[in-house]
Amino acid sequence: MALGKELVTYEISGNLRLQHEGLAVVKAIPGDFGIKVIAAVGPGRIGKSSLLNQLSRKDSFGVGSTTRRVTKGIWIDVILDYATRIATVFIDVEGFGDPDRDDASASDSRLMFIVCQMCDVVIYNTKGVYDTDLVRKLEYPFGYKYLMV
Ligand SMILES: Nc1nc2c(ncn2[C@@H]2O[C@H](COP(=O)(O)OP(=O)(O)OP(=O)(O)O)[C@@H](O)[C@H]2O)c(=O)[nH]1
Ligand SMILES: [Mg+2]
Repeated sequence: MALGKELVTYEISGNLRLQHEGLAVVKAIPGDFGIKVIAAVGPGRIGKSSLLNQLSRKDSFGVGSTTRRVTKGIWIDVILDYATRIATVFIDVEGFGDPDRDDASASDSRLMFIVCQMCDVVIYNTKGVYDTDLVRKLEYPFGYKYLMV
């Protein structure tokens, strides 16, 4: 079972709802810890949650083996390193281009805006030839704050 918690529900209407369980994960970080926030974004079913699980070294986020999209909205998990007193916050994000959304492009932009406000590092996870138009759009909010995988 995934150990991460839902931080933001992204309703099909476009409403965003903060979730207490996700906020509780943030509130549980000791006050004297430094915080680094890392997210994975990209198309659906590409391996974003798997990648974050590898980085956190635990089952932070749900992974599916079918074509059905798994991650909806924004999920969060935290690893506390007591030696360095650094909290690494992992943010898992709904994949771009969800066919259930009428306004997928605007929805993706909204999610990207939120993620780029929250994160120190954003991993754009994709495979094959990357979408140049999308990467150009990402440059606007991020500058060159994101990584390519
Ligand atoms: N071959 C291979 N399969 C992978 C890799 N990473 C993930 N997968 C598989 O790809 C499928 C989708 O992985 P997820 O991590 O759920 O992908 P996601 O991008 O989070 O998917 P959504 O949340 O639905 O958008 C799963 O069956 C994974 O086991 C990889 O590096 N190589
Ligand atoms: Mg996922």
